[in-house]
Amino acid sequence: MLVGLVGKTNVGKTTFFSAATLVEAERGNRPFVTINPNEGVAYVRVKSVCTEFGVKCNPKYGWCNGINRFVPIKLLDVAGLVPEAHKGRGLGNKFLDDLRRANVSIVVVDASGSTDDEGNPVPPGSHDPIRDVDIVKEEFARWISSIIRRGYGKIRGKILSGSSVEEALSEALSGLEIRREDIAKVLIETGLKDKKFVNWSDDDLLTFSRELRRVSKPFVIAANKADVEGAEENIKRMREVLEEPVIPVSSEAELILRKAAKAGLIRYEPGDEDFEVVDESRLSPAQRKVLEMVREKVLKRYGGTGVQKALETAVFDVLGMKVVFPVENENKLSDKDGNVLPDAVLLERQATVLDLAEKIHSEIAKKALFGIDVRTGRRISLDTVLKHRDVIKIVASR
Ligand SMILES: Nc1nc2c(ncn2[C@@H]2O[C@H](COP(=O)(O)OP(=O)(O)OP(=O)(O)O)[C@@H](O)[C@H]2O)c(=O)[nH]1
Ligand SMILES: [Mg+2]
Repeated sequence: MLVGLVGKTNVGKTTFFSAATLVEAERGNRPFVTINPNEGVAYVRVKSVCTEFGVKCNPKYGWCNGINRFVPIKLLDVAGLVPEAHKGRGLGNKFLDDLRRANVSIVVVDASGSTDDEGNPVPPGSHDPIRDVDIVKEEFARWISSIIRRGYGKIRGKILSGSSVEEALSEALSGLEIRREDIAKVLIETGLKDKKFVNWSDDDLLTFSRELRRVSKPFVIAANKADVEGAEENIKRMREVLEEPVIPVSSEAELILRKAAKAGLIRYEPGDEDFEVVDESRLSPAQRKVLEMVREKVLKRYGGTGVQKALETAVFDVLGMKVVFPVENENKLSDKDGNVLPDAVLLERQATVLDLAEKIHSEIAKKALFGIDVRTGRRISLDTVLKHRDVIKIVASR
């Protein structure tokens, strides 16, 4: 499960990344600080099941506080985009290749409007962040169309030798992990199914690429720098105009809170609506002031920093993923070594018992006979579609 962070340069992508992963990476108020991608582990929360069953879990990865289980996902931070990146401006858009494996992208924008098209600092409110979203959408589409263009000869050849357009395009775009059903759907939606591929105009190709991006590489908008005055107004407008979920975010605030929590100064976990000071006497006046500002300008205003909310909206709302807990011993809810609820597996919306078995081990999948829904104790067949927070034992032949 890979979530990408994409956006104009100097909007706070790396700050979001560091806040979510606690991986240190260079940040700065100037364009193109990041050149090579940063990859790290972030977490999404699931209401824990251990409390419901009256046990205490031992997660192999991530952690659990009895209320929420924190499930790991991969997060990727890439270089920034500027308008016309596809023509080579800025750092170009070649690094979008790094994002090809991402199932969903969080588009980070400067909701305070304090960076211009090129990422240079300007007074807050002087730039329209909706334009930043449009730029990312356009550059993404141009990137897809450039891949199709590069494969033009091959696509044509395949069609000439009898393949359908859908098949030929699907092969050309295989590196992008775009599903064939999505290509088929977009061909119909754009009316291009009935037009010969060799007769597609540049505009047709762009229309197709824009729509394919929309369907296969969905976005969540992180309206960052929400702590800056004037951001609220922009966020309201973005919510009215954009079709994607818009989440008010202050990456800077999340980074401050997570670092303070790591240093033992406050009690705070990602996604919390507030923090608690551990020991007032250990805070310097400057630290107290910063924390108070975070509370006033971010937590009270938005009910959280938004970093966690953006990640969870991407994984659960937009992709519709679910988390399932596989166990080997259905009485102890443990693996064979006695670790309680050791794994929390992220699965696609339509995933079945067999898909879960495959995620665990291909050998188990080969020998799987049926599943047991541990909550009800009932047998379920291998093709049963699982539900979010199911606890499942897979019964396999020896
Ligand atoms: N006020 C405020 N400033 C922020 C926030 N997030 C990031 N910044 C500032 O924005 C500037 C850019 O942050 P980066 O994280 O380096 O931005 P980036 O998008 O990774 O930029 P490039 O890698 O250069 O494209 C830094 O000065 C950050 O301190 C935020 O939530 N609030
Ligand atoms: Mg960066």
